[in-house]
Amino acid sequence: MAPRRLYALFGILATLVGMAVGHLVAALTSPDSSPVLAVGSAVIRMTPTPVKEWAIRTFESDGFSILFIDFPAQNYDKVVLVGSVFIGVIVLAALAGVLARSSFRLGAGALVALVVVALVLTLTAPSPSALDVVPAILTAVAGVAALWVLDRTARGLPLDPRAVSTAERAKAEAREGSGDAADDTAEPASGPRSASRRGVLIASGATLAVAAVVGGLGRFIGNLRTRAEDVVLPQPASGEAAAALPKDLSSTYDISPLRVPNADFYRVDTRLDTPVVDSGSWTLTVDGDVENELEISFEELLAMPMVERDITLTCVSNSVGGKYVGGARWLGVPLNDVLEMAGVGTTADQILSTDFDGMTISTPLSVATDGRDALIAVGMNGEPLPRAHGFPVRLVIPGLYGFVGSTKWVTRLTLTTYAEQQAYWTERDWATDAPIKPSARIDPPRALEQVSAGSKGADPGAIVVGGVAWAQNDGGVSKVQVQVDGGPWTDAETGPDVGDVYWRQWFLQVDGLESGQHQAKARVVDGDGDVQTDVRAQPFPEGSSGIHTVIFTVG
Ligand SMILES: Nc1nc2c(c(=O)[nH]1)N[C@H]1C(S)=C(S)[C@@H](COP(=O)(O)O)O[C@H]1N2
Ligand SMILES: [Mo]
Repeated sequence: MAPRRLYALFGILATLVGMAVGHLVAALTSPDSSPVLAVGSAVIRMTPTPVKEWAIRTFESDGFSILFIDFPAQNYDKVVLVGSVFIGVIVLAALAGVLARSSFRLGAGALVALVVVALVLTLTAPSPSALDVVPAILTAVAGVAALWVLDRTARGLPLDPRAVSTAERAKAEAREGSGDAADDTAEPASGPRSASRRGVLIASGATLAVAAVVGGLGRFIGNLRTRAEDVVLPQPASGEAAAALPKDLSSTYDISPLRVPNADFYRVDTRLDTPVVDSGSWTLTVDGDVENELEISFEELLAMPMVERDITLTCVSNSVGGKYVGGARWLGVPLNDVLEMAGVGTTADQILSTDFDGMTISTPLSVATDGRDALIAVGMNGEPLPRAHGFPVRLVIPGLYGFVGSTKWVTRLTLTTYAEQQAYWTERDWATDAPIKPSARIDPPRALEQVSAGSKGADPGAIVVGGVAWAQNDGGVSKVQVQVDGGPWTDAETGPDVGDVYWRQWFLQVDGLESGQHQAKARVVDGDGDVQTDVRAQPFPEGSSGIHTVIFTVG
């Protein structure tokens, strides 16, 4: 009998084949119904807020892929999550394999049970579809089939059922005394016998190859499907185009670009896939406390007068000095225009927006309609929204953290009350009215970086301390001040002013630093002349605060 170790491997191989098949089928139907992703998504929904928040904060980074799944930049938290689910599944798969050693049915049953758990978790999604069941079923079928092949090979049993009857016939003939019954055709199927090592090796290798090819195909198709759709955006209405962007200091200094390119823009959401929402079938429903319920198609939306605005998005999960903030140029229809078409009633105090998959975000009605440039956006930096950033349509609400306003893949705006309906993060105890707090971030020098005098853009004998700062709700950035090694707060040079709701670049030449360790701090002074607070707060429940401090070495 084959050793346990071998059967554990069989369980893993069979599960890899199953997952690959599930991933391929999901790529063709709905990407997030791929069983591992579906389990991961369920874990996201069920994870308590503090843990989730910690994970988002802790695992900032630059883009990854695990097996067949690509993760965009800065979603290392998701990579860690999917990786953990994956490892858990592999361990259970190995156990199922070991069970199959004593009884194939038991092992296969364990594999099916694993898939059933994944399926049940898939169906806890806010709007599960019947189609989500298909990848799971095929995962189970493929996994059990692979396990069967491996098990049969290890037991030296034939894979072709007809071969069994041939073998039996051969045996029967042999009993009848026909000396040459065990001819070449019957030989490989001559009943249970010790398995050939070579057969097991070939079957295992073939199973792994099938998993790799099918998984690779799933990944390829998934990536094809998440390619951008060809959409031609309208021009902004006359007088509504944003001015040409002023000179960007990032060409001279090593600081964030004034406008973050789409490919580099931070991404934060609860999804593990990149949603594929088709612009042709997309509609926006406006309902609830309104005089006229609306349903607007993408074409109709594009025909409405568009405005172009420079707005800096910020995530509530951004820690002091973090990456989850970025400035971009947005093209869209003023939210107010659409609300006016619908005629908002008198009882609503909340806009509950829903994405294509039933995820909800709530925005205080009074804030969204107080004259700020809240947008139903279709364009980002001169292009249609990338799928990761909400294609075909998202909300962008200046001054509010993304989780209370910048709904991606939005399909419904419901005018309702906080008492009546709660959104995803509200149910998880985050703040409901969450204005972005003013903050300054130091880009160079990076934490623990060794800088030499004469770094990018530095005057002779100096180093550059620089970065970005924002104060979207407080009249924009009027000044940024820098403190080195506990000395006096010194005004930095500020870059171009792109508006109150946009971030601002800044830098300071610092000379005379001796070699060794130093510390830099930066703080923003807003348009009202107020200095940002130095009181430290964690992102939960309404955004981080405190002064960004960087330790670096001059060498
Ligand atoms: N549908 C949907 N929209 C969403 C989210 C989400 O999880 N689902 N995340 C929000 C959060 S927390 C932020 S900070 C912004 C981020 O937008 P970005 O990924 O384009 O930077 O999107 C918001 N919109
Ligand atoms: Mo966010």
